Amino acid sequence: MVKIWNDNAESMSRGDIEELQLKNLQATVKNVFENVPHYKKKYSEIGVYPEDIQQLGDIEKLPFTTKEDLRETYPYGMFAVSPKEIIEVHSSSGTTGKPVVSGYTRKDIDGWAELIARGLTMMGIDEDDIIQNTHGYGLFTGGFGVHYGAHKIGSTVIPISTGQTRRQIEIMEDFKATALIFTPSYGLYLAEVAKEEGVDPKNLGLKAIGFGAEMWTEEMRKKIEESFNAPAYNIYGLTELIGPGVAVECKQQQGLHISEDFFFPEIINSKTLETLDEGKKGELVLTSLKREGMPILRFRTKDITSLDYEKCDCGRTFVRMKRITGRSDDMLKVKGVAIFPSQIEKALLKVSEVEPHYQIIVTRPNIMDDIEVKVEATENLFFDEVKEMVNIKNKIGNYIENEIGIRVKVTLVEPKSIPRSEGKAQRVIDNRNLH
Ligand code: DLL
Repeated sequence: MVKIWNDNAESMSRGDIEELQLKNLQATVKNVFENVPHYKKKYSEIGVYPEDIQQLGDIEKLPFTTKEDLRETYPYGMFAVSPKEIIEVHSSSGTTGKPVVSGYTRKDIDGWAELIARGLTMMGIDEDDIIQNTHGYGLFTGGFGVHYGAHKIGSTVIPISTGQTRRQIEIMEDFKATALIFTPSYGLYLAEVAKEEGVDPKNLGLKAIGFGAEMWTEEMRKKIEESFNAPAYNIYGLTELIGPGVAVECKQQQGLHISEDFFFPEIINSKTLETLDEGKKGELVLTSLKREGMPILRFRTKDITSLDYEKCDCGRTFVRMKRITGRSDDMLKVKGVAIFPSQIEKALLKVSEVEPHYQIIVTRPNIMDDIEVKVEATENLFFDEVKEMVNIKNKIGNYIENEIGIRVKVTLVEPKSIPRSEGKAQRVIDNRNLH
């Protein structure tokens, strides 16, 4: 018997799902129209009103919401409740340069726990398990999201957070963790360090692994599963919508079930913005249907995937999305941190000794991501002393770290050596082969 956390919700008929979605969509549109001036303005400008939503398809009358809307209203302008009702806030990557804030009421936190509880149950994790949660606890949603869900199902959670990799292995062994949560790149690193420490991760006795927050390939999953001798399940989510738990993979490993009572998914062509049919690959657009603190309508995730409404063998009726295979913008996730080239550019523009000609090169030499920023030195600097060059490189490194939150390798290159382009400059060279 497949255990389903919330059978009433997760096995609803398509008709019931759609009925519930329409009811919650109408309530959400009314709510934002009345309580979020930014939405009211956007909707009034194009003449759309809550009463225009009579059927689910009417959602297409609503304009999209983008990260720009969130930036414009930073920090609290998208909240639909008074600050008093917000009990927690999170931010996309915990860095200074990316001001996207998400606010949660108590009901939102309960809902988030419910989403993760469903997900952990999909992976076969229950109250008998000990979950080692390596996601960062902080502004990043990964740590706390998983934590709340682990509590909800009554499992034991080890809130170890990211880092202290050698200690992670020791704790895993000593505390007898049976489930592990990580980003795929950190998971592979953990396995490598375990081997260095003389511990074969195959013998850790893990039952299941949950992983997400960045792109990965089936080869990577295979490697993770082989390394730890445990099945690994995909967890998807994003700060703007709630965090991890928007969609999670069940034991079938054939895509992630989107909790459709919480979210309404659409796939669009990111150029024409047309809605695409089932099975077509495009950009995922998500609408929150239950969010109180920060309801989001038609949010362009920029993540590329497709939807499958075929009934899953696990018995759940919620639609499945395929693994994310790309982005429609230039956002990069490096070591789990979301980075935009514009943040690097902003940092470089503060340094007078370099030209704003740069390239960001991302590689995965072994298993961890490496990021290198190549930037052109000015003619003067290039013929200057080595010591001066080292100082400038450090200065650039500091500015970039301040902007994106992680340290990158900085390489100064000769003036005019970075290829010029007449169209869109190729700023990012991603050699990780993640597609
Ligand atoms: O990464 C939430 C999360 C935490 C998901 C822990 C899973 C586990 P953000 O930092 O806001 O939130 O980044 C969201 O990360 O738009 C995708 O581009 C990417 N992403 C998240 N999960 C996956 C996944 C968290 N399973 C952005 N596969 C999203 C591929 C993912 N990409």
